[in-house]
Amino acid sequence: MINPKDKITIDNHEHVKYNQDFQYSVAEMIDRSTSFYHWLNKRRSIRVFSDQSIPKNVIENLILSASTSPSGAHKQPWTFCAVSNKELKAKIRIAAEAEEKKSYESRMSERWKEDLKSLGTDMYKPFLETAPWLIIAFKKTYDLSETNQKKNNYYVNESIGIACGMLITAIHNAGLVTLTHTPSPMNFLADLLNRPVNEKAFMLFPVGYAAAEVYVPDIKRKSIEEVSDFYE
Ligand code: IYR
Repeated sequence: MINPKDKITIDNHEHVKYNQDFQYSVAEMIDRSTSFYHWLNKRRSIRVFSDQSIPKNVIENLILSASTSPSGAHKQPWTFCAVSNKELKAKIRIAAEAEEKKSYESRMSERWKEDLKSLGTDMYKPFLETAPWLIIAFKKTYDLSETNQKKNNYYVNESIGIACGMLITAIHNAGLVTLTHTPSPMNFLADLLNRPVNEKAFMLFPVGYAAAEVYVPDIKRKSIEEVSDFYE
């Protein structure tokens, strides 16, 4: 319950008092940030999934977590579509592989394909059927008013990009794995899922457990010196 004294009005809009009830001592902060980094650093993009089912309620929590993301003018310009239906997943796989075939055979440059070789990715996407869930993030470049007027949203790519990052972190936190899959162009997803005209597919995430035996490329992450510059 919010105490009425903890509310103020600014420009006719109500604001409630913010209570940061999760501050830590410096020692705890160091400890928490270190262990969070080590835990997050265990995340890997996984391309081979187990078909073990995951409760719908977990997927709802993952989407709610992603949807806590900040967004331009708090427009929350996204819809996360979650697919477990087998026939629909099969249709998505067929359409994605058709686009990927064209990409790998003619749209992608030789340098790009060379860059991907070490990651072991190709035009075949069996995970689109094996993973128990596919979450597809759709961005809303504009909202539609009741009278069907376009109302442009703000910083849409930034907003949904952050939300997708938070989704990936939530998936990792649940002990599950994912992959940022970007079949291009992605228009077939809006068609197959019957999305409204103002929604464009942004990224697709297969979600589930990793298959019992999976190998991932032996990549190294850049060091703090390589990814940062400090100005003290
Ligand atoms: N869009 C394809 C190809 C691909 C592109 C990049 I950049 C990758 O890092 C990995 C794959 C796909 O989603 O598989």
